[in-house]
Amino acid sequence: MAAVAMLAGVSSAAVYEVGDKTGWTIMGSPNYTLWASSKMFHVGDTVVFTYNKQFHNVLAVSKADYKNCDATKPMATWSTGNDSVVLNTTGHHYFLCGFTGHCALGQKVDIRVASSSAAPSEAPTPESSGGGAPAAPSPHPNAASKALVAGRSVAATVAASLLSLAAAVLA
Ligand SMILES: [Cu+2]
Repeated sequence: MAAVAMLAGVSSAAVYEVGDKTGWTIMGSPNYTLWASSKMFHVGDTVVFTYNKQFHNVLAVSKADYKNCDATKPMATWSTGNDSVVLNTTGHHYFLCGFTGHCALGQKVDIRVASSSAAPSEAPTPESSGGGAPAAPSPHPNAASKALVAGRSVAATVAASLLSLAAAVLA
């Protein structure tokens, strides 16, 4: 059951390319505020910044620095041209391009990660709907008992070889 829950968690994580096909640029004055508002970000999601690293980079900044386009004290910097950033916390994640003038031209994005309690898209797991017997039988009802039998025969074999070892030592 734990494995099922983990798989569900992984499958719910999404990857978003910032600006979609436009990428991270000032060409055409993309509206990253509009782009961000069209998504619903959750903890564990990844945003990918794709850009020409000769002309752009990605800085994670504070809210104040985001507002002021202040690139002088970033909390983190990416500059490979293809940077994946995992959104590990709820709340706002502020990014801007550190190249002169680019932020002022709109190359900045405020990505708000919803708190889990405000995430209606998270479907309840079967476990959370109450106890009781599983709704459906396991597709392999005999697998567990077969494994158990196999484990016992291995244990028996080990015990037998230990006994013969002991017998050999004592002889
Ligand atoms: Cu730039």
